[in-house]
Amino acid sequence: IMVSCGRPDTSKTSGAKKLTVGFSQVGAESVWRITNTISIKKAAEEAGINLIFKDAQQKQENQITAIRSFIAQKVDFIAFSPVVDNGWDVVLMEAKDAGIPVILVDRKANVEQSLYVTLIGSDFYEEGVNACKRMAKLLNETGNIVEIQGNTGSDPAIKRKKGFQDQLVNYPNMKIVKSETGDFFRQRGKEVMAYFLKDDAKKIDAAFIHNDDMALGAIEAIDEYGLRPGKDIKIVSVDAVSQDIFNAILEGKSNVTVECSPNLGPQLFETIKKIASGEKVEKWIKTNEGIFDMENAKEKLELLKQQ
Ligand code: GYE
Repeated sequence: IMVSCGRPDTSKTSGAKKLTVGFSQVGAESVWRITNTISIKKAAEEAGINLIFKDAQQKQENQITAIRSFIAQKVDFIAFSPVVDNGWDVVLMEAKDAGIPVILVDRKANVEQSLYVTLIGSDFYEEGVNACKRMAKLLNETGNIVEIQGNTGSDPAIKRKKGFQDQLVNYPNMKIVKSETGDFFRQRGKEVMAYFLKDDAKKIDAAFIHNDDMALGAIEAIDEYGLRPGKDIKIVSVDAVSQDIFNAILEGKSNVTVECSPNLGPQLFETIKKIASGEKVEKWIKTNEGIFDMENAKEKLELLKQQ
């Protein structure tokens, strides 16, 4: 991959020209996303990067427009979190033709490897696998599960679902009885859960929910329906970012959250600087993460409060 783009190498001279990075964010659907945006903006400032930040408000067409505007502005790097995984070939080819390296942040795009330098983010498949293993413990390996998915066609929704499903073969008495998207929004999570309950509440033993925001919405729906979230209906979700989910776990209203770190800013700009100075980087820079339940939620909550 050509990463120097024929621009003068200013990385070694002091008073070097600031690198300009165009970043297209998905939107502001969740606490995860908002935390991720803060991380990127703060890290850009600390790294002395000139950041052009665009919020796509959940629309792929807005991301494509943003990427085209970055190309027109001749930025040094383009970074983005693809809202869905398909449909990026043309615009990323345009970036490649312009000699601008592209970095995928958080979510992968379904494109040829030559169209991006690296992906910085989590292993969503593994998160789905871990969620299923924890669910099996909570349910003594028996029960009906409803699933609330992230936005349709997104990398985390596809892989969290697949990881969970693949793991289910080990538990023949556990099954997913319903699955709907809640788009990663809290309110949508609440609506989907209310609808599941109205349809057949007696059938639901547990919920696998693709992020904590939707889980918090679902908890409200279960409360309002008159069942006990975390007890009558066990809950496993993903993210482990907001204090609210840890409070819910400590109150016994939710059971497990599988961590997915949104703090990708520092890694993003470190990686950009490496690439700018001609260093090779890995194709996937993976994030490390844990799993939280009643046993260790308190510790993590204290850490979050200090931040
Ligand atoms: O889990 C969800 C967010 O892509 C990992 O997007 C991210 C997901 C995260 O809105 O809360």
